[in-house]
Amino acid sequence: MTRRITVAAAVAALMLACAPSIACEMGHEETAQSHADPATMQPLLRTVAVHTMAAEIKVFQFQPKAIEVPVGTTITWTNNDAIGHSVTSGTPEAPDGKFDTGFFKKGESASVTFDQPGEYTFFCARHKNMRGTVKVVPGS
Ligand SMILES: [Cu+2]
Repeated sequence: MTRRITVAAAVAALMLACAPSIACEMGHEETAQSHADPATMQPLLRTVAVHTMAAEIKVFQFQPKAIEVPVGTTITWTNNDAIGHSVTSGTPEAPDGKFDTGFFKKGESASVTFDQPGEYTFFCARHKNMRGTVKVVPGS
């Protein structure tokens, strides 16, 4: 089961599911889209960058703890613990409400798309010592 959450209003039209079995692997795909050129009615090809990253939760740790990705990346966390965890934005002391996957169980995954550059902190709403950061940088 996969839950998707998009940070910011603009939703990427194209999102690819990543392989949850591979931890911490960066994905990058160029997807061809065809459009008709209104002047000539000839088909145009345009490439759109789609970034994905697989991360995991294991032994009450986000792995990796510190993530840096280009803007537009969808990060998918897979829970490999027997207990449910969440990926919730902010800190336990100051949740900021930017995203919250809710709790997901062993073998399940949850995704968050980062459409705005910035530094995001996150934690597990059930285990206050589980924390991590995502740095979203301008990219292609
Ligand atoms: Cu947890």
